[in-house]
Amino acid sequence: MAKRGLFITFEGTEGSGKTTQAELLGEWLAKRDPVVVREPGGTELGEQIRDVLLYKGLEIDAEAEMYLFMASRRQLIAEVIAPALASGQVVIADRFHDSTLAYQGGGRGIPTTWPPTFPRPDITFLLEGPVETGLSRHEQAGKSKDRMEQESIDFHRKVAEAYDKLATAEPSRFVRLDATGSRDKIHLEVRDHLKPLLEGKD
Ligand code: T5A
Repeated sequence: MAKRGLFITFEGTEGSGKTTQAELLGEWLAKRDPVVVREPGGTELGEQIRDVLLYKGLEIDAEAEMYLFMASRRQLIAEVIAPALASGQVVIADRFHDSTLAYQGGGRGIPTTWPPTFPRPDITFLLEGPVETGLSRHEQAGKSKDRMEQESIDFHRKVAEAYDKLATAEPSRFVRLDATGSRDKIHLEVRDHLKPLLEGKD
């Protein structure tokens, strides 16, 4: 049986720089042909669910919202993540199940668990910084607010607190990074943390 690949996830509140870092990492690891995925989305079903979830005109029950995020994730696992890991590839995910634990669990107060069929990441980079900074980055970039981003600042603070608790509970998996640093500084820290893990995959 082929050895399992490496599963890397990026987490954090809005505009903390996850997509930027996932892309920089994908470029750095290009020779290994990594699989880079984003959530919600990444499959045909997932992209349709993403449209539903982020569309401002819909009122969605909080628990129904959680199951929609998880349905999108399960499809992504089945179609993309599990086969890639089974064939020994590096998978880089821009959000994974910790997002549900933080947003639907922490932000909305819904009871959440980690389904046994969802793989655990080998390493999770948590981009931490003031939630206001991330939200204002979006404003500066001229991005219009989607259904989640238009939530109150208190909601986003609860999400940040939930991430903090998750990272404290699993220090061997989470790496906390200062999201207010420059893109390059954060990327170099990501590389430093990954080098020992990647050596074992050569
Ligand atoms: N959600 C998602 C849930 O509620 N439950 C779940 O289970 C899941 C999976 C997804 C929404 O759904 C929620 C969370 C979200 O609200 P999305 O559009 O994918 O929606 O939102 P995000 O994942 O939050 O992505 P964002 O685009 O909002 O933020 P990122 O990816 O953290 O930030 P990024 O890299 O796009 O950067 C934002 C801006 O900042 C700049 C970038 O150039 C960009 O303009 N930037 C920096 N500026 C200064 N210094 C740096 N270090 C910078 N890094 C990036």
